[in-house]
Amino acid sequence: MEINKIVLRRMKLDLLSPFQTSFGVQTDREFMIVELHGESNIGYGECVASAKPLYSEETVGTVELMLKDILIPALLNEKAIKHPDELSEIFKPFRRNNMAKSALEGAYWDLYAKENNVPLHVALGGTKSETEVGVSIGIQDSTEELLKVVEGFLEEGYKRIKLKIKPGNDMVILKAVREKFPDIKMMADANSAYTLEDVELFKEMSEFNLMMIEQPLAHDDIIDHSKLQPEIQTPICLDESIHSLEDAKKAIGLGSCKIINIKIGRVGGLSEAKRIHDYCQSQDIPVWCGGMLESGIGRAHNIAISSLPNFTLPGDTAASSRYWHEDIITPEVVVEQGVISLPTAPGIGYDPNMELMEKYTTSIEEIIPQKMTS
Ligand code: OSB
Ligand code: MG
Repeated sequence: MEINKIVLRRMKLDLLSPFQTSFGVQTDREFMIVELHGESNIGYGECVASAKPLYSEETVGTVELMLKDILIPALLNEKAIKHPDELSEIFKPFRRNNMAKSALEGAYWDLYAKENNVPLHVALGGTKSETEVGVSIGIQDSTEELLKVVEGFLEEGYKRIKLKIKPGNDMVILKAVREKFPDIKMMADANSAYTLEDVELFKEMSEFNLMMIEQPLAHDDIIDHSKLQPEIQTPICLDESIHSLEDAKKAIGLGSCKIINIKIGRVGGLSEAKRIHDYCQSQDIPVWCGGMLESGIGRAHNIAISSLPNFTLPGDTAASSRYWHEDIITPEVVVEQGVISLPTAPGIGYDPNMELMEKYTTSIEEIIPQKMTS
């Protein structure tokens, strides 16, 4: 595929309400959009790294550097790419920096699907026409407030409720939500805030009949999780600890989890996300698509990967209106009765709203590839 221009946009959107996790409070989202301009289409990718390295080690700044110095030159240096799966091989010698790799690879996948005139989910081998979604709810100021927020999302039809917990803000809120809503699908996400010393707490949590507990222990651990899982009834789902197919194989092999949250950015792109999906399917490990408070562009990529058959549990890709005053795509992502319909247009299937893209762009850089003359 011909690439005539690459555009890197730094962007910033204000969140409708603050999002609090065990690692901090977020009131806005800084991120990067990568545009790959081809012969007659533009491919879009979103980088999910945040302003600060709190969830992972990458930031919007490190990603910009990686893209400009390493990944874009490596891509432009490759002459005969036939399929987007090859990008992960081209990037493989460069360690980690998965969110940077994923942003460029995602834009390439979108461009590839558009130039072949198929929806991205079809290009990825997706089999669904719709995907079920839940909602991830941040830590609230009070339990009363939390109950109100949960009720609102249930009324909107979300298929499961995920509650962020942290030490000192766990059993009480889980109990309150479970008592008020005895039958809902419910889970907790600790974002790495606990240690093996908390095993009794996790044993007690089984009374709340949680679908799963997400990433209870350290962000870089699979050993302690393998010790915790046999001690507790609640299935463990790993998020932060899984960066690759190899990580997934080791975690499953050790018995560190029974479910995996796949985030495209965390694993370095759509091709690796698909490989993890395929392996988990072969091992009877269900997966679901996590979220990183994406704008509509990242959201569209999440929706596309969620169309693969082993994404059997509701994901975190909620409606645009759950996060933003206005999203940067047309149409916005809508959730009806807890379900998103897969778009039918080529590529990611949502058009960037260029007026809003410009409005929320804080800086922009264009890279024009050197044309080879020989
Ligand atoms: O742990 O899944 C997480 C948001 C930012 C960073 C990490 C996580 C999250 C979420 C929100 O849970 C998911 C979303 O609604 O996009
Ligand atoms: Mg998580």
